[in-house]
Amino acid sequence: MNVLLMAYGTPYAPEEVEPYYTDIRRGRRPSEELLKELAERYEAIGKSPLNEITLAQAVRLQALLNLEAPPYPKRLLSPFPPRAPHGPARVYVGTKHWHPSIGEAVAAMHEDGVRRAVAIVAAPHYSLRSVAEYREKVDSALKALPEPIDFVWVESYEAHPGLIAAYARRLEEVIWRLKNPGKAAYVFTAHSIPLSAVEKGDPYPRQVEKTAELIAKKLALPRFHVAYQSAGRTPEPWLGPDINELLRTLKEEGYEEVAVQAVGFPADHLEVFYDLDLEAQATARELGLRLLRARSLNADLDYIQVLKDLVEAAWPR
Ligand code: FEC
Repeated sequence: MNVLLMAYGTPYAPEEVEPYYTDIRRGRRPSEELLKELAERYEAIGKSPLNEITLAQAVRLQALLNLEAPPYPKRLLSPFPPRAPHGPARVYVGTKHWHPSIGEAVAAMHEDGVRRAVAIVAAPHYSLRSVAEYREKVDSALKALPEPIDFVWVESYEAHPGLIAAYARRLEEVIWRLKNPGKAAYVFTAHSIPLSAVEKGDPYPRQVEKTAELIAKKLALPRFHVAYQSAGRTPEPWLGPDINELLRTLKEEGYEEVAVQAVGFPADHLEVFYDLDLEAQATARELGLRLLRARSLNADLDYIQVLKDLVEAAWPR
């Protein structure tokens, strides 16, 4: 079994911010002002852990997939765990905007003799501005190969029961810390996308709503809101409400505590540590709101089990 696990990617060092940003902008160099602003955001959080988390997800997914695959016996014959990373399942990492790039990953898979694989993006929701673009990158990498790799795609998994349970478990930890859970606001966030994509029928907002609704139902929340975060620095209109704007509305409506959960990304990174933990937290403080954020899924085993389920269900038999 072969898997291409994809995520956004982040620069490893400050000098890589410029080429990374240029890649996000499809080859257009950002202005000095935009570049400075992004460099300052990385500086403010110290470092984005996204590459390390993505690698940890891949290593653990590979280990889990190999645990039950032949030639390992179902019953352990020695006190040692199976040598999982060397089993028949192989998980490759490709990042959308940095290294290893999706093109580099696809080329490595081909070189290793892979001709069939499952392709999955770590973000749970499909968007024309996310999964569709990952797909374009895979397709363009395939064009450079002498023989094709047959990819089976997992395009979204917004309602997977394991995903909902994993998110609910972490939100529950926040609920324990609320002074008055019955009167708190519950806000689920995802990365914003340009409104032009929504107008083209992008299923993204519907899928984000679905995830939020299922978590709220599982925890019997009295109410919930969906907000978008991290809108790009471009002149076009982006999908809202923006989290900071929603916090102001919640204050006006009399809320005192807000539980926030980022459901659009499984991992911690710039958009979680800066946009939620620094920026939204500052907005909440200024408004006199108590804001608590649920921890991310990262490479925790309950989340990796979800990836394993998805990959196994997609693998052609
Ligand atoms: O930790 C890190 O360094 C990386 C954090 C990061 C993640 C992420 C996820 C998503 N994005 C999505 C859509 C867009 C669109 C544009 C855009 C621009 C940026 C910029 C940075 C950035 N994104 Fe991102 N995104 C992350 C980081 N994103 C940095 C450039 C500066 C800025 O505008 O803030 C606009 C691109 C354009 O100009 O054409 C659109 C979506 C996701 C969630 C799905 C996924 O993870 O792939 C959707 C993580």
